[in-house]
Amino acid sequence: MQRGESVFNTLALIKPDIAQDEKAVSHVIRRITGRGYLIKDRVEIKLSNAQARAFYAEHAGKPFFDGLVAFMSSGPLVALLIEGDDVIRGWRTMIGPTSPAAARQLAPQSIRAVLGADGPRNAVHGSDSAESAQRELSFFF
Ligand code: 3AN
Repeated sequence: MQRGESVFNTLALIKPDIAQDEKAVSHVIRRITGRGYLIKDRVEIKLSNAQARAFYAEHAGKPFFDGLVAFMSSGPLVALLIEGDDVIRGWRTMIGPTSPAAARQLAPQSIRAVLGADGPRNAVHGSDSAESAQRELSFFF
């Protein structure tokens, strides 16, 4: 791919609800590479409670925060550093709305619609801006 101003890196995070399901992980990876994005690095890691709190610090104090932190530190994650043209926005579109139920209504082909369960167990995460991508990638790479 020719590198231009629209080529970015972002974080594709496979959450604990599916990270140990080989078929689900393969599905996510196929979707990413099939869309033309490059997987430049990959790490499997289990976050501590404190690391999960730091990762989601912007949500501290919200009613779902403690459950989110408990879930995100409940098992291994697969973190992928992905690169591609307009990848920050493109990956967010591919993963779909936050709630898997909403995703199934609004974006039935999205990854959260296909692999998500409910509430915080929505299978995958994507950074929402270039600033978030930089901050979030630094957690894992
Ligand atoms: P997204 O991951 O779509 O950017 P955020 O950043 O608003 O969504 O929320 C971060 C994570 O917090 C979500 N991926 C989801 O797991 C959890 N979450 C957000 N809102 C809720 C909610 N109302 N109830 C339960 N969990 C939520």
